[in-house]
Amino acid sequence: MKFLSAALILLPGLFAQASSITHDDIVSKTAEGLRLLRFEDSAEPVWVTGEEKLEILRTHQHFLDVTEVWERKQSLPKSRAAEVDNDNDYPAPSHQKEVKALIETLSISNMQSNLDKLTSFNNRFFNLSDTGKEASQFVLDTVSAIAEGHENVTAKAFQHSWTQFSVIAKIAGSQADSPLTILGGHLDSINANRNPNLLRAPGADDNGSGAVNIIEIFRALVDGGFSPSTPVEFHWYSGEEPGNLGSQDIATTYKSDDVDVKGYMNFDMTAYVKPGTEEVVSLHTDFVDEGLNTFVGQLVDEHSRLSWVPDECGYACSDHASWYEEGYPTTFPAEAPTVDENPFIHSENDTIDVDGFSWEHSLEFAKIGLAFVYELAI
Ligand SMILES: *[C@@H]1O[C@H](CO)[C@@H](O)[C@H](O)[C@H]1NC(C)=O
Ligand SMILES: *[C@@H]1O[C@H](CO)[C@@H](O)[C@H](O)[C@H]1NC(C)=O
Ligand SMILES: *[C@@H]1O[C@H](CO)[C@@H](O)[C@H](O)[C@H]1NC(C)=O
Ligand SMILES: CC(=O)N[C@H]1CO[C@H](CO)[C@@H](O)[C@@H]1O
Ligand SMILES: [Zn+2]
Repeated sequence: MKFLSAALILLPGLFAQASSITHDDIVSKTAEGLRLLRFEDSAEPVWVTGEEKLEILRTHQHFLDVTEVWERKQSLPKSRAAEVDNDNDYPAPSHQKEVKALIETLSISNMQSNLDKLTSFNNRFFNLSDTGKEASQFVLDTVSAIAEGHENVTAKAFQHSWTQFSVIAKIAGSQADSPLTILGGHLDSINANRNPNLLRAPGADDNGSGAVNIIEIFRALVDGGFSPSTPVEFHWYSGEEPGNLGSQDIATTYKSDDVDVKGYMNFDMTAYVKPGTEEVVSLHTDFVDEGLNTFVGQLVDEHSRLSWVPDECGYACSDHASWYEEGYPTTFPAEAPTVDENPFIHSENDTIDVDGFSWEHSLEFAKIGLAFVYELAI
């Protein structure tokens, strides 16, 4: 998760650059270590140095780093979310009994032990960090072990041009070519000071919490014999913190392969409740599908002890933005309204030991995610 910025502090004139970016630009500027960042919905992206990018990260501005995907994006038929319907129709939830039975099998201790492992890596930084890659391998090994022996259940790495890979697990439906349901969140972490590939970044809440929710939902569905008619994928992304690198690589690949998506649910930080505030599910209303949000609101009412409140987190605050940009329907339930989010993220202090970290709170998101997958894909 990236904080909502109060204001853009970009160098003057940066947005004035209006010309289209050529293949030669991309080759020569990346060779100089520059990165191409987009700061606003449909705005022309701008070149910044690696140092400037780190400074932008430290000041908590939102952006998509489109360096690797820019040329692919230009070739996509309809990559502008604004041109598509963002209020799709979804049927009301109707499998409450089956969903409740599976929810009973969700285990906090499974999530706890997976998070202990994820936070034990010095960091899970996406590039030039051995432990970043080892963390991806841990997720891949864990979900591969869950998949083993189950027909039509698979797990694989999605390699990128940087060190850390993303992980995709799949339960193929009986109608393999029908639209996908996706539950995704990032597995990387960051300590946004100089040399983030070396610094300690436990990333317990951001986003160890969402990552272990998704592992546990996958486990509960597979062990529960879930056999959907339409396919489901579970995604753990590399490189969210440096500008949604992994999720953009995957979303633009799916778009160019004509993959249809029924609904994408994002998990990024699910375990923190600011002491003294009311415990709620914060349902983001910007850069999402309204119809999908209505559906998720019904799932919260049905399956969670918490109520939901609408909130906004701004452009590119997490991986759902990558799917939204390609015109896919998205939804993003989060741990708290943006103002009450975990203040310890992106540092060595994002651990389960902080006052406000709550497994009981995080479990509510595992329930909602499980219900989302079951009802959409069955
Ligand atoms: C990863 O690091 C290498 C080596 O410094 C660099 O060339 C590359 O651009 C980095 N990748 C990203 C996506 O930042
Ligand atoms: C696996 O997929 C095939 C082909 O769609 C289907 O016929 C079969 O029933 C599935 N098996 C399970 C265990 O779901
Ligand atoms: C982390 O916690 C330590 C000890 O409380 C504190 O000195 C340090 O400033 C904190 N770092 C950040 C980035 O919040
Ligand atoms: C979840 C979590 O943060 N667990 C632990 C990971 O390891 C560090 C360093 O030993 C501990 O401080 C964390 O509490
Ligand atoms: Zn995050």
